Amino acid sequence: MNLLDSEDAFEGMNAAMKRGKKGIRKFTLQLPTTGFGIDALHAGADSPTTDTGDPMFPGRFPARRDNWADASDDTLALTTPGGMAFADDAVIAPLYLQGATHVDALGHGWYGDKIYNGFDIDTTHTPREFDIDVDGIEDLKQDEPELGQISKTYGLGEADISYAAGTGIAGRGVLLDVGRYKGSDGPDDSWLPLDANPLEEAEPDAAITLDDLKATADAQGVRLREHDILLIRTGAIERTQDPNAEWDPFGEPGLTYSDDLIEWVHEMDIPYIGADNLAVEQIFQTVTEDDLGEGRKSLHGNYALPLHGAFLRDLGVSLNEVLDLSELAAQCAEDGIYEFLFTAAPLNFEMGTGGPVNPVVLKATDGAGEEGGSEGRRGRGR
Ligand code: UVW
Repeated sequence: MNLLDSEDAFEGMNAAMKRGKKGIRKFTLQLPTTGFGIDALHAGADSPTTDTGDPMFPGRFPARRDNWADASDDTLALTTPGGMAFADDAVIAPLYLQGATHVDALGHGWYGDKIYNGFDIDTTHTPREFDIDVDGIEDLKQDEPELGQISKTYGLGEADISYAAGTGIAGRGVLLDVGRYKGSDGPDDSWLPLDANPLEEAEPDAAITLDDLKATADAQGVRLREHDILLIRTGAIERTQDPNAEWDPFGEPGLTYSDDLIEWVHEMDIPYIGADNLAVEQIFQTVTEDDLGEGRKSLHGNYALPLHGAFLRDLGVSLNEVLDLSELAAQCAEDGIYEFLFTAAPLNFEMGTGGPVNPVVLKATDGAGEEGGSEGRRGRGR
């Protein structure tokens, strides 16, 4: 992200301006946090699911918020002289920083005994002591966490999300709508298929390769440049919002590992990759000898989330997961303009492994929706 300088911000603004004579539309890319979970998240539930809700990796749960002040009788104390009154609320179930539309901190994933920038893995367990205790869950890592008094927590002592939060992100974004390019499911055949059993019977169309990224860019008529922010659409998150669609947190389509992909991202100095799925990449992958360069063939085998190791730990490429790309993609498909100004800043949780984020895109249009903004996806009951 250090590579994103004023020239890159200009590239993004230029992408929005130069073709935007007929109009600019704003798009926000965060999926709302509704508090509704998906059955497959909970132990014992069948998967794939046909329920809808906040899509999350199993083990994480949807954050719920509740009012502690509003217009009900018992909170009238908040009304003030002159008549102003306030509604106020708090998150009352854990807000998993990785459990919403979020940016991963570079220290979030690693292999071996070092995290990003050569910091020791022990830095991921850095304690922080507080002078004042608060009520909360004493140790989230316990099987059955208990309520208690919190005086100490642990977090990333290095490579936490505060770097990305403090810096902010702005540059030329490019949507690569791989779903529309090679999808076979969902509206307009624009969703990639699920892969229920990726290690046994891989579904090739669920795997996104470097060739797929390049072919999608070619088909869209957009040239990829150094320092581009890449947004990859698979259709996976749209499944979680459609009660008639199947979704499987372990079987989502996504990027798949190859040395060629890593070298290309490195050569292009790609700083940031986002996608409309849980993990940008497929969760389980078989890396074959063909995926590996000379001298590395013996590394073939089955892996979970290998691109997290390559991108976060080795290259320092930030990942933005659980994006809602549906409206942006529909507009791009309509006007054929796939480049734009992308801006985002994750919430600044010191020591956090990630930060919820609501990226904003400013995109030129060829007229359609020129004055409008993103309708945004609203939570249930709206
Ligand atoms: C997954 O949810 C698997 O990815 P991340 O931990 O990066 O959010």
